[in-house]
Amino acid sequence: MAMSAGYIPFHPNPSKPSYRPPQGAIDAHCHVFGPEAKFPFAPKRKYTPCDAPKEKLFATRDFLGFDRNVIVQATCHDTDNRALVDALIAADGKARGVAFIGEDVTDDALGELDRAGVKGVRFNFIKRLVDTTPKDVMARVAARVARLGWHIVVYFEQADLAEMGSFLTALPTVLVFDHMACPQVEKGVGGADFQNFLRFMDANANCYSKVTCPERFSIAGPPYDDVVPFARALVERFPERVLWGSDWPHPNMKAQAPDDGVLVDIIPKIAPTSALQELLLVDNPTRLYWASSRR
Ligand code: 0GY
Repeated sequence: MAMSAGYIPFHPNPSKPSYRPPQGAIDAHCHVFGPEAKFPFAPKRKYTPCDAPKEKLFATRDFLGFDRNVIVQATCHDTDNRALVDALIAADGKARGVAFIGEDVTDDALGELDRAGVKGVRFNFIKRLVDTTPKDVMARVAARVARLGWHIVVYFEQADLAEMGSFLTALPTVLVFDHMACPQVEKGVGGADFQNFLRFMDANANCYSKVTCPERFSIAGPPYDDVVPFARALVERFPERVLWGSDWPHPNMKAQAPDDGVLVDIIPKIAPTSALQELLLVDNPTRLYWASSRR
């Protein structure tokens, strides 16, 4: 199956970052896509990406100076987590996963995901990517994965907080928000939606935010300095509840694929001290993804 029209493949030749992540650093948001010949994309997907196989992910991890990955199930594979599990097993302890499951998942299948290193389930609310899942279904899925000690990763936009906030905080797990809940850069750090998100994080100590994807929200373009204040505000206010990720292989970029080396060089701008970097890249993701590990 051909890539979707206009789909932009990942950068073919990223630059070597100047910034060197600390030992044990974790890229806590990336994906594997296919290869399609072995792990076909889901019939109900909303886009067809290029193959982004585990070998390329692991080579990119090493090139950028990271030790470990958290691989997040993307919507193009829907609830078929086989490519994810295959990558987790091949990573031999150096990767953990976030799966996407429906409520028809069996306890045996959940156990298999757990043994492979899955630590979370993703709830995606972005309308261009998925059809809506009813709240009662999500609540039942959350109750089942809570028993495994997993958490819930939420991909939505800050404006969705008003409608979803109380539902999400009633779930019995840690919550991890993808991509700072999609800040609107033109509104600035002082904008109402971002300030609401900060207050929500203040009020709910079981919430984490990924300070990821400046390339998705930037108006200025690389090196995405206009997104730095949002990420830095989160890192400084919640130093023990932030995660960093590359988002490789960057699905659905509109204009260009980001240079992964440029993305890594943003880290010292958003986490300016080595203590903050250690929390962001090592301590926080280790606590969520490796601490009570069986693999
Ligand atoms: C991301 C972002 C996107 C896609 C997906 O599940 C997905 O297909 O995550 C996106 O297009 O915003 O998290 O990498």
